[in-house]
Amino acid sequence: MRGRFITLEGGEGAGKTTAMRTISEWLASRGREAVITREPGGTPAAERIRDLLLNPETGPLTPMSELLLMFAARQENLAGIIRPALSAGTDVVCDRFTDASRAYQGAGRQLGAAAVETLADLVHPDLKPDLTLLLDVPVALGMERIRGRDGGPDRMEQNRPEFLERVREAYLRQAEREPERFVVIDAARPLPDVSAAIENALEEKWR
Ligand code: Z5A
Repeated sequence: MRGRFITLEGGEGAGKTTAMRTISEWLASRGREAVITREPGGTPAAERIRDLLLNPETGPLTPMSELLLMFAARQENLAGIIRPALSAGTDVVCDRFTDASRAYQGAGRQLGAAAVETLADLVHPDLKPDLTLLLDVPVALGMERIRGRDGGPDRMEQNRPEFLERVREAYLRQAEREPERFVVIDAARPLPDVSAAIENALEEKWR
């Protein structure tokens, strides 16, 4: 039987770092083996694409190049990590996946849904997450949380609030379209409450 495919999504400063730990610990406490990965990234080649995408030295990219690079990294992650693990019956927890392309490139960069869905159909026509946890946080609060982080903003974090509002709205609309796959978590609450909500969502899905 294939493993469970769990993805985590949300805007900047939503608390994905703690959430990834909460999910891993919950799976481990149920004796399930899990592989952790992230997007863009995961394999050595995909991590190099990540660096290209996030390093401010890259400078501006056309939105379409950005989208294609996200999917190039995704293809590597799928081939190198996600598909082999799921086939072996191992769970996969992925920090962002195609919903991020829908939100950031489709809505944020205003490329539209068609381009993203075309690439999704090409790269993973047969696969979608079993559960997507969307950590939802107001843009201003998320930005406040990541302000002053070491190293300054990466290339994607240099986006303006209007862009981030479009990203947030797109995530919420996607969650409305697929209520059986998404659970929206109010990530404006204190971290222990967010972790408890994540554990509840996992219990509900696989009680
Ligand atoms: N991207 C894309 O455009 N298209 C795609 O297809 C994909 C990705 C896959 C890299 O993602 C970037 O790529 C991302 C989307 C884009 N763009 N940006 N920006 P990433 O996931 O690696 O980077 P990120 O979203 O910037 O992660 P982040 O800023 O690290 O967010 P986070 O993981 O949610 O933040 P955190 O480190 O967990 O928390 C930030 C701080 O807030 C930290 O000090 C926490 O202690 C604090 N925090 C978090 N939650 C709370 C609560 N509840 N209370 C109080 N304090 C909190």
